Amino acid sequence: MKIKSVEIFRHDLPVKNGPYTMANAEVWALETTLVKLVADNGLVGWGETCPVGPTYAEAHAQGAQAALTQMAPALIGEEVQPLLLNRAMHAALNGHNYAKAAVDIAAHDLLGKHYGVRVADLIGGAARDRVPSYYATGVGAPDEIARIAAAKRDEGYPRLQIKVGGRPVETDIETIRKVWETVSGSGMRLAVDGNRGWTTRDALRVSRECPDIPFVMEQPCNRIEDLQKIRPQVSHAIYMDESGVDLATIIRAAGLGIVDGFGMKVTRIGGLQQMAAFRDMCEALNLPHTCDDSWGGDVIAAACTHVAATVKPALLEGVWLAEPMIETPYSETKGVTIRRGHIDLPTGPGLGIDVDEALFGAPIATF
Ligand code: 0XW
Ligand code: MG
Repeated sequence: MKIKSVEIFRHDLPVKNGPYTMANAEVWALETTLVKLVADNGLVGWGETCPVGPTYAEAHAQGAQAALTQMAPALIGEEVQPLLLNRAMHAALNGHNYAKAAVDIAAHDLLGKHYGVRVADLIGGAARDRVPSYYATGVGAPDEIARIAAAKRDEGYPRLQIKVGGRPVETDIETIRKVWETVSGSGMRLAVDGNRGWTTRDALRVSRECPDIPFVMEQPCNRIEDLQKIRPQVSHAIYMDESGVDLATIIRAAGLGIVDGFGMKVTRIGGLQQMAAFRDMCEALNLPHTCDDSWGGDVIAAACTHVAATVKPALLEGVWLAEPMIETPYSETKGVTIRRGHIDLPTGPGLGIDVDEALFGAPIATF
């Protein structure tokens, strides 16, 4: 099965009840980029990539579209084999993993449809058919975040991620404490995500002033060197998110022993092929991690859920989906939704979702 054509679409995803606020970003609407691969046997595969604005990571929507336009001609006539396609993309363009991921996801969707199996079964096999999600608050007032924590606990979420940073650290500490007072004893696990926004001074202070609260500290500061610096001084586990830009960096961080786990994004690492390698590395080192993305619609949601289903259950921290903050699914039928804090693995072949491409209008480029 070879690639016959590549189409690139853009689509707006307004943030429901926006904005969504993080230490380094405030977003009201996201521009997502979709890739449609058509094979020579007529099968179609869908991929997607959706940076959460231009300041969260070294990624932005126009960057994805430019990178895909650059690489697409090199894909025509290639075998639909993710590993080989990844090599062809690296040969056509240096870097830009988050754009390559959209092609990689579409290739997995196509292959699954071709063989009549779910993507999860292509990348190792589903350990379960329902995976835990986690809820991520925005940066907000302590009482409001504690109110959200109570609501999400009652809804059945097993884990909460509290966003902090970009304001006085005293307010972050007050927020963490109020949330803990609310959920303590419920079994809900906590992550405190600085999204690169704290200084090492702030991170050290938070850990020192909250020794009794069992949260993991997710990407508190900007650089790997910052994490390395605070690592011996904090009593909380440190997870790397934004700094884990590729497999080589992740292997280095794990080898240096500066992280206890990862917040991991399917598109940041370059797609499902790379994500499966990351999963195996984490299992070998007994490191917990999430399987999610920075934003995106049903295609991203399905990709995250498929890989999450293959993760050793004890190591899966959860799957975050933008779905609760998105108005419209990509079809009337098979969307990916969170119910009682968990997500059902789509059942059909490939990603197992329907995509109504009329929603996206005409492609911005066709090859
Ligand atoms: C909670 N997320 C998965 C969604 C937002 O894009 C940020 C991200 C994170 O963990 O940094
Ligand atoms: Mg994070």
